[in-house]
Amino acid sequence: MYTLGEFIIENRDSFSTHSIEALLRLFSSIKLASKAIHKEVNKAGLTKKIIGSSGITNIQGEKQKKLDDFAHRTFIESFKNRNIVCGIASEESKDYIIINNKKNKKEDLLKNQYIVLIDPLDGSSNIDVNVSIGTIFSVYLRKSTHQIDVTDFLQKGNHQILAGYIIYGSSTILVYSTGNGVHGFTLDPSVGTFYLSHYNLSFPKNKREQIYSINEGNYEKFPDGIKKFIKYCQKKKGNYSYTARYIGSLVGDFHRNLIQGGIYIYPKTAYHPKGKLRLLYECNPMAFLAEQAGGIASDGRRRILDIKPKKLHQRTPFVCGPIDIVSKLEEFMKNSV
Ligand code: AHM
Ligand code: MG
Repeated sequence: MYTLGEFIIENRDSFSTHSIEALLRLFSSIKLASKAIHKEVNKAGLTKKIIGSSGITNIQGEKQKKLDDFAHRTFIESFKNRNIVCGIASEESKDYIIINNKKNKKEDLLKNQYIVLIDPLDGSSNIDVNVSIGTIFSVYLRKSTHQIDVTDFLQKGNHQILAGYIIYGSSTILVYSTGNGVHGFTLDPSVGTFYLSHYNLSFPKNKREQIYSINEGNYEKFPDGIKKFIKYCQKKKGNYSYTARYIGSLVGDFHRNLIQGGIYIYPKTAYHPKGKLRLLYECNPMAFLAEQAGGIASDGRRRILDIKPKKLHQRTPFVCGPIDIVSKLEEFMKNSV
């Protein structure tokens, strides 16, 4: 039974680009915050303090839930209390948050070198109805040498040094990658420890039945290429037969597709002409994990990790899953207007 900390130490050789100490300190913040959120999620039905709206409309123009706000504050506090992160951008905050902007002394080069982008609680519409929700995180090395600025956050996804999610489902599982495979750790709530449960996750190969996950309620508003791809799945053409599954929580849908095999799609719609999901703290981390798990992620035409971000809360169409299935979708997109 490997704990997450032990696993990182045992596999120290695979983290050549950054130090074990830095990684352990980053994970110490992530583990602490996620355990606090796990605890709140688990008593959501019992207290009005957890369920319902906070009364605030966030920068996305969406009604913030009380748990969104709790998760946001918990992660910020947890990162603030360790000398490891210098700035955080969160789905719940208009501007990035500066944690520690002190110019580092030579001997402190390790400290406050990291930039975190986070969706503290994704899939908020599922909070009040006891359906899986998640946290998505993404970590970069800062580029600035003095004051951090927005360019530290607007880095291409292929510069991520760590990405992952925590799914608060029938159990709480933390899944991450530092660019050397994807590994999952399940929380044993009785001792409050994450144990290795999913070593080297990858999209299953040679699985005849695959899943497609998309909100088909928006069908009429989809681009032509997406409509054709859905028809292709329904007619069960090609190498696979398809079945539909859609939770409405990116983390939940991604996690299931990673384990069982399948494609996740959130295209642009008439209501969300640029796509709904946010590039920096939803799509980039999931794209990094998808590629590390032997899959791909794109906006229907371009590789997600190659997109140069222009804005903190930029949206993008998003597709990810096994290479051959995503490529098929891209083929339909290419051949449509
Ligand atoms: P959120 O960050 O406000 O929770 O929105 C993101 C969520 C994703 O988790 C999910 O895949 C998608 O929005 C569901 O959207 P829809 O309800 O339009 O299908
Ligand atoms: Mg979200």
